[in-house]
Amino acid sequence: MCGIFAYLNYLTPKSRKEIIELLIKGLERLEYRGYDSAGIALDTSDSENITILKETGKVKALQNQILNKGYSLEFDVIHSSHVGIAHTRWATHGVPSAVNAHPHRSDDDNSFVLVHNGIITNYKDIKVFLMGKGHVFESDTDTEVVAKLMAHIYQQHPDLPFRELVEQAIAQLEGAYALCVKSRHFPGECVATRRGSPLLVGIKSKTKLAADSIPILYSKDAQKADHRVVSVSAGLQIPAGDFPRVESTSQFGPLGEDKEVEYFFASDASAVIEHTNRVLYLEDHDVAAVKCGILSIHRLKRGIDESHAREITTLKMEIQQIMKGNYSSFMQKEIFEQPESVVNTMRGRVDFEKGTVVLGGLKDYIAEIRRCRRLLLIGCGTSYHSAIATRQLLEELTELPVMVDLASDFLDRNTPIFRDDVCFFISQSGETADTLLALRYCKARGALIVGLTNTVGSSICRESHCGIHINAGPEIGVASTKAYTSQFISIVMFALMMCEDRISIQPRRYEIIQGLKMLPDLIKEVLKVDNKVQELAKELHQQKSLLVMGRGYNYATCLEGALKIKELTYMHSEGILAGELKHGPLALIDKLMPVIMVVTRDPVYSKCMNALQQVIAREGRPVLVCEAGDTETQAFCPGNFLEIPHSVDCLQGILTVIPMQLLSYHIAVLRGCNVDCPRNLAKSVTVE
Ligand code: G6Q
Ligand code: GLU
Repeated sequence: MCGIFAYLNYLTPKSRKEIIELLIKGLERLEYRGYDSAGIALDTSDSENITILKETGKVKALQNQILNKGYSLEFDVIHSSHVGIAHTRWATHGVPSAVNAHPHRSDDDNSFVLVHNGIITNYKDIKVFLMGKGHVFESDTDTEVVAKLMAHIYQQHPDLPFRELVEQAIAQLEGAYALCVKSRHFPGECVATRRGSPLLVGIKSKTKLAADSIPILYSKDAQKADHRVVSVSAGLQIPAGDFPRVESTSQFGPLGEDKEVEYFFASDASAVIEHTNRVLYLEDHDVAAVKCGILSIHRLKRGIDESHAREITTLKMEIQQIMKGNYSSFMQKEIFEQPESVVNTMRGRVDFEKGTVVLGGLKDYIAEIRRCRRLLLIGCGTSYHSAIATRQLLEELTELPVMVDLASDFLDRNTPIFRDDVCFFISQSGETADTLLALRYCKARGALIVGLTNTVGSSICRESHCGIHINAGPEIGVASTKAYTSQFISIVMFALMMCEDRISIQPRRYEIIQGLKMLPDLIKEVLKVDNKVQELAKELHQQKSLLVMGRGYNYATCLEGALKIKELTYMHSEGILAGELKHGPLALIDKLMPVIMVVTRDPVYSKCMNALQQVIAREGRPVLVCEAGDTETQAFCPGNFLEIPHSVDCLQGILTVIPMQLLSYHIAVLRGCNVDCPRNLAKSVTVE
């Protein structure tokens, strides 16, 4: 959660208006990560101080505030070199309000001003310490302690360079953070760092860059540097001379005389892509500092990542990919993108002619995976549902025990994990804190870690031994849609790869591979049901509750459909395993209770029909999601059904979930809900 954006122009003159517009645009791109409040900090027009502008609510509200201030912000003043930082918040500590909005500051003079993504778990200790030293807090956030801690260190050690001062401060922090800091004591400089929350640097320069990578500088005592210098309880006195010193200085920047350069710091690439496609992903514990237009990266700790440089990569993402196009919301666009996104997931991996499946990121590990004790699939929300959807097929094709777990529950149980376990971590964002913590838990116990994410360079990608990029393209709507179908297909491809040399299973493999080939066309077919779904939404949108029932391969569709309804429409909804009906939920059924039943021609068809008849016998009037032309089933609910085309049983869930995605979308629109940004939720949940 939270979007961080910072912009540094060095010897590239920009008006205050241009800088403000750039910061606001960056925040708009990141708004899906949180939208409780927004804020920016920039130099005053005389560059002597820092101006902070904050507003509760969405970026638009901040933009309006800025427009109202108009003249007083001196839009035309030119800054030849300048640092602006910006933030869009998803509150974890302190209610959404202007005072809790970021940027946070160290004091009335705005000596240190920063934006933060994450949670500082020891903020209370630090706060008590700093209050004892006379610091007065204005917000309820955990973040504010970081700014005040920096001021405290500065007061004691005014000669300390900016980067080292930030390093001293973060050495005291526990928890997760990405931080961008500016200071009136260090004009034109910016220091950014991360641990547990994503952060990247975009670089824009007219001239060729001096290198394609930036060397990392380690402190002499890098091994020890993870330990706090002096604990808070011991008084947080940071003695001079006890600072980690750098071994050398690095020079990174444009070549030649012309030193003009612009840097962007952002939580993800969507905010920088319209300015530059040259980016560098920071790793946990990296401290990136820009001074006089020169970027250096420094590490306090030698960790899992032993590389000695950070590569500058070229983004392939197109700006159009992150724009809404002709759709009314990103979610609607993403639902309708599924015929293409599923192709992108399979592209270069499935050879439909030869009947082969090769996942490049897994092929060297397949032999080891085949020898494992069991497979564990772990995720949250929609990502967890993709595991439920594919579990049965995985069990069938791998003949291995498959455990499926919600990351939070998995951690709560201290689940036993063994060296010969293979653990899959499924996450669209690749940054979900619960999933990441479960990953680290399993990694520490020696299991093989397989990441399955949609976000290249995300924490889960980097910390996995191997993995699959689902390649669904950026998903901006908070409600996950195309990522779900692509996660589903990725796990199916893995299952197919696991059984490629098992003769007895070849006919089944062939059937599934042909099923995959047909999927894009079948999804296009399903999408044609949109108008009918809209009509159904009109009937349902004023209801209080909606039950979604099914079993077997379609159980996941019920869970996922109910989750979509809940999060988008704020209506109560429950996904019910039809086999459980008589053990309780049947009591809910009467002629008024809205029910959707998913019934397809798979091995549990007759059991589903039993459930259908039980519901009808209690005067229920269910709406069916069933196969096109299945008149026998449709006869039970005349005129009350949505048709989807037939596919292989184990892929049918990809088709049955789409009417549920559309239904939640239409009900949300009819109820006047914000489809892309449901209340209380955020796209990337980087807190436990
Ligand atoms: C559902 C949401 C949500 C999401 C989880 C896990 O519509 O998007 O349930 O799936 O928060 O997120 P990641 O897949 O990014 O780990
Ligand atoms: N903990 C900070 C706050 O509540 C940052 C939140 C976040 O990253 O979501 O303001």
